[in-house]
Amino acid sequence: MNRRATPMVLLTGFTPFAGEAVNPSWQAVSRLHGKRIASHRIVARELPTEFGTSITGLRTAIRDLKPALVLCVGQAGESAQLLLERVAINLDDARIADNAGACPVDRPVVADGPAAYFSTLPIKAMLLALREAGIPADVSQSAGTYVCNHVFYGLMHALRDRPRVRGGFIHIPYAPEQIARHPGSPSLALETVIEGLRIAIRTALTTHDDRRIVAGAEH
Ligand code: PCA
Repeated sequence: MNRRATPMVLLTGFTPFAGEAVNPSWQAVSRLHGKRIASHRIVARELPTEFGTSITGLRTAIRDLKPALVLCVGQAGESAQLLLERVAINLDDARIADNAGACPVDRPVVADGPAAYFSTLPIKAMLLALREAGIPADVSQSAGTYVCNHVFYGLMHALRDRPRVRGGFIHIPYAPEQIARHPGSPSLALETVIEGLRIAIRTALTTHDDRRIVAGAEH
């Protein structure tokens, strides 16, 4: 019998970093592990908050799972909303050491790689769906220069020869339990983040051509 395997979505989160006890990205994506969204099975993987090994782990997961879509998720403390990242740049410039003690400054993610890659997810359609559901979200024009941008760039570089596999990155706010260390910072309840990721993934899987709505920025 020639039964087709259920297509898969690879969803990644990160280990805690910068002295945090948790990383809400892994808290959220691990809760979606094994769930079905738009006839796809979600497989969640935790990546180390480390330059280098994070991309190695991601590439291994892509090779083993052959996902139809890859969504990487990371924490962006100080953000009040889900940030749909538009562009990954070929630059590592760490402000703090990663979990392995590495602190690269002004180095390319991939030597001789292009300056940048765009997300291949329909971020405007995802934005619209999130806002319609009352979940705070925006498009972001930069994923920074730390491990999240590193992984986002590594993802898009890995997918450059697989045009049928879509990939992208979402940053999420702190979890409420982290705010004791960051008084006054915004946070988002885990359930809201999980629902937002579910909507984002469903929209990405069911939208072929992205919407054309205004979500630009002056800076
Ligand atoms: N956020 C960091 C790295 C890991 C994470 O969750 C970042 O934004 O680069």
